[in-house]
Amino acid sequence: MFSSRSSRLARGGLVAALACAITAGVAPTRTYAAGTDNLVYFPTFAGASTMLDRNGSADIITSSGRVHQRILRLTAGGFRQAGSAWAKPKLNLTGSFESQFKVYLHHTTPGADGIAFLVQNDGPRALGGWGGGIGYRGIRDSVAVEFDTFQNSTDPSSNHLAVVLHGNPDVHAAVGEPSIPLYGRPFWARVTYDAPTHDLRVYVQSLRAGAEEELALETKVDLAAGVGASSAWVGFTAGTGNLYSKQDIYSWMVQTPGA
Ligand SMILES: [Ca+2]
Repeated sequence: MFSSRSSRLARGGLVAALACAITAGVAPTRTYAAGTDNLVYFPTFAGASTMLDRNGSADIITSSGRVHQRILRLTAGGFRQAGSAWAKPKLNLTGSFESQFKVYLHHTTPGADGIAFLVQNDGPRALGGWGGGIGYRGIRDSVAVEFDTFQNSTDPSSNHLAVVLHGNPDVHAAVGEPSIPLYGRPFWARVTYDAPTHDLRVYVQSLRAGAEEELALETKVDLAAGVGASSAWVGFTAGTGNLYSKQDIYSWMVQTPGA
């Protein structure tokens, strides 16, 4: 009895700490000066519903617990879910850009399967397979940056990033293993793309006080060639399988250098 009560108290403390962490005003690093062009600017997802196409399990909801804000919930903690969300304006892939997003993957432990940041030319209804497909398997004209929390047979670990071409998560074009946990703790991610050199970088940063941004993956990939077009829809996918989780985006921005 006592231990169950204290573990409840401990959990309550953890939830409160996470609530503070998620709302803490940790400004993400940005490459371009303030005032450059924001293709996507969702500090929260309040008012975002008309600017975001959502498919499958993805929805904009009000988060529960101590933090009440509008978030993008890609999977809702059910079995075998797949969800996707795409910004209405297309992203020019012949130019450079960067995107920052605040992620919280949580619920039961262990959870599965992860989320992906995608550029794709299949359209605003694009949605791929559940489970290890992370909601993008089968989206052929795409380049994915996956944040994978479940080790399938072709995966290096249950805590890795990968760049994946043509919607085939069984083949990784590049892999990174961050030092921070992708599951159970919120984090910032930043994807930068330098169009002239095709340099793609993925950074992650814990929301803990004093945490520093970490370069977790760097590779060369021609995004326009990968999707077969000079512009693409940009957004997220996620999946669950026989293990499941709630997979939430709290903030999302996409910036281009501007004129
Ligand atoms: Ca996986």
